[in-house]
Order: sequence, then C-alpha cells, then structure tokens
Amino acid sequence: MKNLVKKIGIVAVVILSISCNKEVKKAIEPVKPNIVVIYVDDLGYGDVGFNGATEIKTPNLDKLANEGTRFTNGYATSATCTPSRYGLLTGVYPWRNKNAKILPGTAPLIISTEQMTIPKMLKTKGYHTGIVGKWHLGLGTGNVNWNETVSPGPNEVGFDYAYIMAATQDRVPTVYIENGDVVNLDPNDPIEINYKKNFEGQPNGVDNPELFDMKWHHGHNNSIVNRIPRIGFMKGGEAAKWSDVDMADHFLKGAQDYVKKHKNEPFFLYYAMQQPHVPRTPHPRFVGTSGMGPRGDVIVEADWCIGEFIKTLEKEGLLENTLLVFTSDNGPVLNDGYYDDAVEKIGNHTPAGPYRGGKYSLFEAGTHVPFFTYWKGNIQPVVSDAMVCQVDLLSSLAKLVGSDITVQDSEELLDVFLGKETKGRENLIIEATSRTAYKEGDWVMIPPYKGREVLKQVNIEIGNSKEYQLYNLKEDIGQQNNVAELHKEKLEEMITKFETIRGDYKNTQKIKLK
Ligand code: NG6
Ligand code: CA
Repeated sequence: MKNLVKKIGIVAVVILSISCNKEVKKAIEPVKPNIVVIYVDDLGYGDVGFNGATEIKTPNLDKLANEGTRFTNGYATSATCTPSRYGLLTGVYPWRNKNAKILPGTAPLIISTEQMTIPKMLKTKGYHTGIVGKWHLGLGTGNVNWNETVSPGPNEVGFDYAYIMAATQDRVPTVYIENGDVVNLDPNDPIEINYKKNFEGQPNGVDNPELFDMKWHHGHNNSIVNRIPRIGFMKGGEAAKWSDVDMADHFLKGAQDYVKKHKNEPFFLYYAMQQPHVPRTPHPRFVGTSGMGPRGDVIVEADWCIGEFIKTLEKEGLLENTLLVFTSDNGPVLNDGYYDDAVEKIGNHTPAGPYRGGKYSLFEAGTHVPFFTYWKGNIQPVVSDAMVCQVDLLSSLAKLVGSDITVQDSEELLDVFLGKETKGRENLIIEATSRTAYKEGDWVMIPPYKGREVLKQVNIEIGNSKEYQLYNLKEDIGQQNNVAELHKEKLEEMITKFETIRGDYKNTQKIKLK
C-alpha cells in the first residue's frame, strides 16, 4: 500500500513536472497564428468605405479595417500586378528582377526556386501553405505543355497547395490549375496556347464581333471565351474553361475548403482575388448592386466574399487565432480595355481617393493602396499613419513566428503591422511599368522620364515629365505643385539617396502601353 502511494506520488510528480515544462515551453515559444493574406486586384485607395468611399458599400471590409490596424500610408511596391506580387511574396524590390513586369500567360516562372518566399519561410516553422486565386508570376521554364503537370510554379516556390489561374482573367489559358494540373482537362481535347498568332480556323475578337457581348476597347481582341474576347490565343480545353461569373464563388469556396482542411495545423493562405480587374463579370446576383456598372458590382461582390470567408474562420473557431492582412496589388483603373461602363457610371465616386494617377502611375494612386491588418483580440483598433509596404511582410511575419529569416528589401515592422508601433519605413522606392521613384517621409521625388504624360487609352497620368518632380504630400496630397525649384537642397538629397539604393535607374525598359 505504502509502495503504491509512493508510486502514485512519483507518477504525479512526473506528470506535474511534464506539464510544468510544457507551460514553460509554451510561454517561450513564439505564437504561430494562422496567417491569411487577402490580395485584391486593381482596387484603389478610395474604393472602400474605410477610406472614405460613400457611393460604394464595402461593409465587411469596413468592419475588419475599423477593428484592426488601418494604414493610411500602405503601399504596393508597384503600380502593376506581377511586380507587386513578386515584391509581396519574395521581400525583394521587383525592379531588381528585370522579368518582373506584366506577364503573358505563357511566361516562365520569375521567382527563382532558390529564392526565399513568405510560404517557404513559414514552412520552416511548420506551417502548411496554400494559394487560391490569381498567380501571374509565370509558370514553367518556357514552352509550357498545358496537358502535362506544369512545373515549376507555386508548388516549387513554397506553396504546399495551389489552386490558381495562371495569369489574369483577361489572359488565356482561361482554366484553373490545381497543383500544376489543369482542372477538368479532357485529354482528347488538348490545350494549345499562343500569344503571337491564332490557330487556324479559330474565331477572334477582330473578325467575329457576333461572338462576344463584352466589347473590347483596346487590346483584348484575340481568342473569345464565354463571349468575352481575351489577350492571347487558345485552342482546345473546352471542358476545362472556367465560368467567369462563377469565378468569385469558386475561389471563395477554394479558400474556405483550404481553411477547413487545415484548421488543425498552423496555415498560411494567400487568397488572391480577381476583382475588380477586367473583364469585370459579377455573378448575376450582384449585377446592378452598386449602380456603377460591373466595376462597382464586382467590388460589392468581393466585399461579400470576404464577409463569407470571415464567417468560415469564425465557424471553425479560427478567428482569434488568425492574422489577416488585406491589401491591393496596385491602384485603380476604369477603362482597362473593355467597354464596361466603368467610366460612364462612375458618378461622384473617386477610386483613387485624394491621390493623383492610378494603375500604371508613379503618382501616388499607382501604389498607395488600401491596407489593413486584423486579428481578433490581438490587434486593437487603430489608424496608423506609418509607412508600410507589402515587401515588408516577409521579414515581419518571420519575426512573428520566431524565424530569423530576413530578406534584402523587406523591413521587419512586426509591431507596426500589429498596430503597436507608429514608426514605419523611412523611405521606399516605388515602381510603375519599370520606372521608379523615391519616397521619404512626406516627400516624393520622381526623376525625369521620357514618354507620354497621360496613358491615353486608360486616361491615367503616369508621372512622366522632362523635369525632376518633387512633392510634399502633407501640404499637397494631390501632387499638384512641383516644388523641385523651391526646394533645391531637398531635391538633391532625395536624388542622392534614391540613386544610392536604386543604382542605374535610367536604364529602364520602354513602356509598351500607348
Ligand atoms: C495590360 C492590359 C490590361 C491588364 C494589364 C495587367 C492591354 C491593352 N491591357 O497590358 O487590360 O490586363 O495588362 O493588369 O492588353 S495587372 O493588374 O495584371 O497588372
Ligand atoms: Ca492588378
């Protein structure tokens, strides 16, 4: 009996000390919340209620932004998609990679499989990693055969699971790809893609206006899919073609399924939504909801999707344990190549908010985008004026999960992202169609660039000028007064700092858009 008591006592002590050790371990282990990055496509700073939009309603986003850290100075690295996505995932400024520019659907992968990425870093800490949505960073090594497993792609740069569209909604191939394989591909109807010439006997956007409903305005006159003319030529793959009006629901379901499947392990989900990029194809239940035509309707649709996604996190008991980052890959554009009433029905809505320019522009609206973080119970509601950039997420998330990985251009700003610290980046180089400019505090310096001041077809001022431009955003948020002549010393200082980081900025590629 005595022995038994003794034995129980020893067992109890052992159990106690094991649980004590566990406690201690728990206390020193860094937190590993799930991390979700929701990335929208071409949404402007002023397109959301939380940044002052009144004509368009985004209640789900507004609630999250207002209960999280809402950034008034949040930036994409670039004013177009591919480079911004590159910066976000790799932590490297996209102008360091000459291939980081708007890619055709046939472009090879532009992230090296040796390179660090957010999902790779998180995998070192035991995360499961997934992408659902738009990729647009290239696939394969050139000459992709879409009828075999396409590789390398997202799976080779850190994603355990990938359910993507290859490029953009307006570019072929118009199919979903799951872990390298085209979904629903019929081997008897193989896919062929060509960005230079059409396949014999295939209709196209120039000769067959009877086959489409959405009229192209510029570009977008190659193959016709779902009565929408696209960029690039595609043959075959009938059964695999996506339904444009169902795309939002489809990606939402993909994101929800991913979360449900991986709720018992730390996960990272990159939910890269397609709205409000062209072609804007709201599901019928959203048609007419904004009064602004398809562009407004797909913003309402995107907001609904995010609300539904949050409900899933809540239902699965994950909301308190998930850090959410929301932002956009570049600023807004109205007519981006189709007649879809975006210009005609804009009314008093200001997609760029108070900023000048838009997508493709070195002026603020190109890169100054909606940006917030949300983490129920862990982030207090706060508006932060700190300058943060998507390129900073890699090093900052590394700090969060206890990794010492840092990357060249990615500043560790974890406390800023969590709303606890107000001092963000000191400076930032922004990029637009291969041109770059320098920001520091309230100042922006745009070096001289040749070429048109306004991209005619999209009607956006892109920042080109023969002169150096210098603006003080605190006094002149709309960049109306170039003060380069007035503040010569400041200008010189900005040029020197810019050139130190940027190197030979004059050696840029020509802008292809007219
Ligand atoms: C442009 C397209 C535009 C859009 C953009 C990429 C034409 C004339 N314009 O070349 O419609 O697809 O590329 O947008 O083809 S992004 O958001 O993915 O960078
Ligand atoms: Ca974009």
